Amino acid sequence: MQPPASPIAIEPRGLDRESLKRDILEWLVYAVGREIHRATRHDWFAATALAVRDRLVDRWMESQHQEEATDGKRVYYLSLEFLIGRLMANALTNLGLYETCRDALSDFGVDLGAVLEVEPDAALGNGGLGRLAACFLDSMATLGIAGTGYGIRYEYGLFEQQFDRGWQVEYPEDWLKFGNPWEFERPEIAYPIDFYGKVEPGEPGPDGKPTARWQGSQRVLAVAYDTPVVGWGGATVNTLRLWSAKPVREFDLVKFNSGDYMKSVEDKILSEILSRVLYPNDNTPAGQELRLKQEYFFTSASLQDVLRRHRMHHDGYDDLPEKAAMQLNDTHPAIAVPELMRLLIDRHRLDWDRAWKITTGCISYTNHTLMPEALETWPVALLERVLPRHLQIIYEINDRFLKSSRVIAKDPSRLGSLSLIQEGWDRRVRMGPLAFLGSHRVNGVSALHTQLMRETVFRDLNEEFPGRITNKTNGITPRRWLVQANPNLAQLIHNMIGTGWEDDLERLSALRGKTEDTAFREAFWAVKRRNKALLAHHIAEIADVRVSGDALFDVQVKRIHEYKRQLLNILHAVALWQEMGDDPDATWTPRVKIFAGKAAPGYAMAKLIIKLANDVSRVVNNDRTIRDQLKMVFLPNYNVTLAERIIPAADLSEQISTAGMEASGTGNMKFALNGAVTIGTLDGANVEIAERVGADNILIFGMTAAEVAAKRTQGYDPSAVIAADPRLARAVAAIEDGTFSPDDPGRFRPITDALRHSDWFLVAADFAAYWEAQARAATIYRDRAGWTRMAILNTAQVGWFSSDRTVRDYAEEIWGVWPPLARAAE
Ligand code: B1H
Repeated sequence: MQPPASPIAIEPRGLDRESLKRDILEWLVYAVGREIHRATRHDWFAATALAVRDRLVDRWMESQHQEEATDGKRVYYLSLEFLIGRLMANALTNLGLYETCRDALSDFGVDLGAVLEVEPDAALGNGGLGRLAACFLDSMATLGIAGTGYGIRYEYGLFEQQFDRGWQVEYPEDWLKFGNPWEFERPEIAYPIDFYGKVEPGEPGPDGKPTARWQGSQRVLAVAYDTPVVGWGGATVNTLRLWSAKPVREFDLVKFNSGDYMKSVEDKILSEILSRVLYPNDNTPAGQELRLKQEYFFTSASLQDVLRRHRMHHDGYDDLPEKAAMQLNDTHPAIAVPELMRLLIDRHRLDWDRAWKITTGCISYTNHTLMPEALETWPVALLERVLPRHLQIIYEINDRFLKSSRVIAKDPSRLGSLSLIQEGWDRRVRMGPLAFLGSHRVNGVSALHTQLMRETVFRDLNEEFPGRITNKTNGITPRRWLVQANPNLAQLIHNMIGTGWEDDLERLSALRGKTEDTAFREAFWAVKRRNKALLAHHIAEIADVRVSGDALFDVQVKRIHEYKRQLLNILHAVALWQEMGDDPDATWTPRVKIFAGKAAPGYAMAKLIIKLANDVSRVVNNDRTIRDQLKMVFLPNYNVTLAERIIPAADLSEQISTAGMEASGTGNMKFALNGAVTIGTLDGANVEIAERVGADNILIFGMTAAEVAAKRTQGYDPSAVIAADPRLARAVAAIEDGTFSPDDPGRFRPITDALRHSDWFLVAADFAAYWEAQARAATIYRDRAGWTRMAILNTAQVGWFSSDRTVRDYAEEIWGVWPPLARAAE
């Protein structure tokens, strides 16, 4: 099928410096409305972004023509989070226009670097789960897979973190303040989304059975905003479609004319609240009604959009599974299961069995956490009120499943654990099992996590559906996390092994044989040293702490969560400071401990941990006796952009979660790729990183997942462990006696009490092993050649963790879209 010829031929935009210059200038004058000599950095950013966007659009249309011509299968990635960060450098890198753009701007006397700095982060996610979705978009476009991301266009992204005397305070993240040059509003692509109301009997269905008609009592409109997503080399441009909530009519004219002006304005405000703000929780559901409505809002809009697209080329829906793969990023879009059933049965009049076959044929689900408190459940009473028809369908799914279950037939006592309904005084729907039943594949995000899924939370379902659970170890995009974030290292790699590794990352293994090349080792060290100097400069500016680039940069950056054990790291800092104080003249390895990360605003313990880190930092940094051999800094407002600064400058990567609790981690991969050595537990993807880099090139310590489970069932007395370890005892005592909080000596009692009396995360149990691993790190670091060898072997051997590999595995084994047509033709 050829696209209809335009009446006026459109010439694609030129990719040379002069064309780019001309367009930037045109956009500056005619879109931004500014002359060169008055233009601010924001003006230059806007004009440049629009000129770059033009070049994306040319390829975007091309990708769309190709897809329409082939009518192939598409992937729809449903995610409540896309943690994208900035887009300009990414677009330029992937289009191969970075140098051209730098030169074009320099002709105007403008520094590209400075222009890049004014772009706000698109922080539409909390942490790893949201960043994974963003990496997958990059990889789908790079691999030529036709994939659409569906999510919410939050007006406010993840909050901005500042410190007030060491305490976290949150501010709104107004990322759209200066407009968003990358997106296209599509007012004509809009779907009604209903809530509340009642269910009435409908016409008999095709099978003669009664159907239902849901009459909602609140309706909002989901309006599409499209952002082009370009892959490496620019061959494929996919779409990120984010939904924004709007009133069905700007003003309800009936209410308006009947004199109820205020009510009509109120309705408008109420509907828009749905896409106002991202819930700032990581690994814990908020459980609010508004959150449920957000989940349904974007899921329903996305499914309606998929069905509409299908209808344009096909008569029925039975072949939908051959045309559409829908991946649920955690259970946040799990309402897709009953929603797709509802659309097919109530709206398109299919019978149950056909609808179920289509639903399970299309949907698959990724689980990201096993922690019981993090698994989503919704009160039956809430669902009944907000989505009454969906609750009926969930009951029906449950009934049919329980009746057909072979496991229950064998052992009726397992009915309770297999049911979608968690019984009790407050009955709840379990969203994980719902997503599981509605999917043809369910995956975990690392080998260990997937194994634990089979053995723990999904044990019964795994027995019922053997083979449905599969592993897809996470990955990261090397374009953002190496080419863009670490241009110095990327250049060095080019010098050594040429190009081609950017979209075939395992080629980095060619560096393996170069560890004995002294000049290369020195160059590798020099790159790290330069990145550290840049970060040191930033630290001085942001945190007013002076650190030396010659010290070991020991980094833990991630969300603050007890299971991630920032406390273990802080205790190490305290104990190290105490030992340095005892003997400042001994041979110490100078060290800078760098922390960053946000705490969920309602997570008191996490916020207290931040305060502790800041209080310890203040005392350590001002202690003249240890002569700057230990510095500690907590950088505020960790986000993708800050990660891009910190990770290339890290020597030591802290991945120290309680074994069995971190589903995968992806920061661990970013650090290793950038030549940091991991100090970590055998948790999540650390296990697989260790397998690839080898035991000599990683510092593994502490209990295994099995040992953790055993210790927890045996029962454990942390106070005895603390008492038996003088180093740990002294560090805890200092926190308790007000050494770091003289203004409020009891401040950290909630932390130390939990540590002494329950210590669920086994901080005390792992402390001695951690101390020993840290000592090894310090010793090895003093041998520059030895350390650099390890660092190189990390970079060289983690190519497998490219999200290109992850996405290719999903494409082959879950989505059925591999190879994509464009590749098959190659
Ligand atoms: C991960 C979450 C998460 N797991 C609930 N679960 C949320 C759960 O807003 N909520 O309600 C938000 C986030 N996030 C992370 O996913 C894991 O902890 C990491 O180990 C993993 O690497 C990442 C990507 O798979």
